[in-house]
Amino acid sequence: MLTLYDADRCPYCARVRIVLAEKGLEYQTVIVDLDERPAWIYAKNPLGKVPVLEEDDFVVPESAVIMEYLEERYPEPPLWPADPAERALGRLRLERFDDRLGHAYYAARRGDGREELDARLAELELVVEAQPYLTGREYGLADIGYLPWILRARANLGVDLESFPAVEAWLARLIERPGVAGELEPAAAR
Ligand SMILES: N[C@@H](CCC(=O)N[C@@H](CS)C(=O)NCC(=O)O)C(=O)O
Repeated sequence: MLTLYDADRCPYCARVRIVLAEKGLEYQTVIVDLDERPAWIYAKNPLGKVPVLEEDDFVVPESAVIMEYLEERYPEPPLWPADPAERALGRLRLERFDDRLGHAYYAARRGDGREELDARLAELELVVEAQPYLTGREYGLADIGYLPWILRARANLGVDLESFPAVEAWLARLIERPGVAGELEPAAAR
């Protein structure tokens, strides 16, 4: 049985929720109160953070690692491209998430200005102008890795994607997917 230690508002948890949904996996959720974290969460993740995935006796934290675990353990439908080079570029994009979006998003959320976030969105715009998905020719883990922050930037930071039409079109394509549509509400709640 799969268990996700989860928090609705957490974009890292959203990554894992989307992968679980895309793969049609049943799982149970244990909601962790991030404002008053229970002591037991440290036994599952010494950093005290969510998400954490448990499968029987196996416990693993870190959203990117969990996504890769689920992809290997439950390969259908595949969320990395079959071509090794394309797959490597998708992994690179996910690996560089903090520099390519994460740091700028959290800076804007702290009130440190929107310039960096707009610059990162302009870079993403060029990527999805050149290829339909951040993962490559097909949708996959790199898209899922960035999406929760784009949703939250739009819902909570006043980011208007009209200035980034290719990103807006990419987002529209993703939102059509049932596993992604379920993330609109938690993203707006933050
Ligand atoms: N690198 C971690 C980051 C997870 C993370 O920062 N989770 C936040 C919630 S969105 C958390 O648990 N924060 C509690 C804390 O930082 O103490 C991952 O990718 O899973």
